[in-house]
Amino acid sequence: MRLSRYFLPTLKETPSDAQIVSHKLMLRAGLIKQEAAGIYAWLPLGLKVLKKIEQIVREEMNRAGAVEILMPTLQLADLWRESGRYDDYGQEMLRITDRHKRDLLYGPTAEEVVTDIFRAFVRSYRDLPMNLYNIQWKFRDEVRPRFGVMRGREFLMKDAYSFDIDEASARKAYNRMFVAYLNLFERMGLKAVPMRADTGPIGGDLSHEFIILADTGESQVFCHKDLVEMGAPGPDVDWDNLEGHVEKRTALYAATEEMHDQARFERETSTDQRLSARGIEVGHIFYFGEKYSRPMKAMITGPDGVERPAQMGSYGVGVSRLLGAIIEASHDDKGIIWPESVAPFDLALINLRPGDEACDAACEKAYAALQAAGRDVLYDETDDRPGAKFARTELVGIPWSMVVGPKGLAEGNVELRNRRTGETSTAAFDSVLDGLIKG
Ligand code: 5CA
Repeated sequence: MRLSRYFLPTLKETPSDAQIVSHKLMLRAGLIKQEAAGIYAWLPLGLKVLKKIEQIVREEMNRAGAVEILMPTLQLADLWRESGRYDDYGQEMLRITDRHKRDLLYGPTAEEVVTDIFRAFVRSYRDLPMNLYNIQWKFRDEVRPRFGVMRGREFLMKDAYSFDIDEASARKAYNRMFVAYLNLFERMGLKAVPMRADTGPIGGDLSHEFIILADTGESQVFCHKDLVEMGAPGPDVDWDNLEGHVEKRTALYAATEEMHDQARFERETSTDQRLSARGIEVGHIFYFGEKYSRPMKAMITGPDGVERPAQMGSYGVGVSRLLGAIIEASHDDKGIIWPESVAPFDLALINLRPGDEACDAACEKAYAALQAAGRDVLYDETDDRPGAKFARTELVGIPWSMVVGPKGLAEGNVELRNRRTGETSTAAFDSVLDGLIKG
């Protein structure tokens, strides 16, 4: 992408209404624009990162055996009357009436809709286990939308729903999501800690939140220090036997404020193992059995010929919130430092002297070669001063920069800059290009 033809509206000043660093940087780097309280338009750079995060989530869901669907954002109130949640959900639900005076709502979650889909087609244990997910916009009329995409009113969620014949099988489904979550957050450069959590309006009695530690987090959390350093199991696990991976983590104390038991915390961890910190909830998984399938009559016939309600769980990831969480975890005073897996561009190509024949020719050659190799390049061929170009590239957090200037080029050299380490090195044009092509 040539920067002069792109839409990258970066801001010089930090907007005064932004309180936390990720919100400030998302506005300054031109990722989002607020349209109403808690409602954002996604600008090109923000959209690219959102799509990359979405894709990682999708790949890890597929790997864990879940199947993607797409449910509508608008839902019939009658479905929620069937489950009994319509009146309970309260003011967070945006209720809408259509021209036929039918009650609709903008979905804050989709247990009812997915149960309705399931009961329309599935009757037999032979079709189970099943896990259906979608990545779709949700709306919750939060009392206090704040911190940008962290607590929005409209936000993008991955929500998965598992259906099983009995509790043992449903536990396996829960464990598959538990491990998939550890893997997908790790791919985004995040250390997510699973913690026992309150189930709130979703229901059930087994639930874990996945928490990123950050001072600006909204939740107070308490856990054993070892959990923070524990790596994810990775993709090469036996997906039908994950108890070991789950037990290894759930055996150590970890709880959010609502579930915290100080006496137990002190009993189960020594003083130097105790961590009490702020955290951001990036995912939340639930097992709630028959809570929806029983009232909505999503019945399954077992091998014994007996009908019973499907055993269900649901599993959410805050896809749009993750942009904020990743920035909170990875930035410096110059701007965002994107992990390569979610970066909006693989690298920036910076022409320090557009109009100079040698610089232009070298940049065009590099640009074409990098694109041919499948690298996503932001080519800065604007007339801005070098300082402004560097500052912008650092602000938007592109992992690598290839810097082409007349002085270096006279000796056949260009500069390579790494955003995370700040390291710069000067080397021959061809060798830098080769290295970037190979990735
Ligand atoms: N039905 C279940 C799981 S699919 C559910 O709705 N769970 S949830 O309420 O915990 O939401 C799932 C995830 O969405 C949360 O972990 C959080 O990361 C994200 N999320 C929830 N509310 C918001 C919000 N207002 N803004 C941004 N992200 C949110």
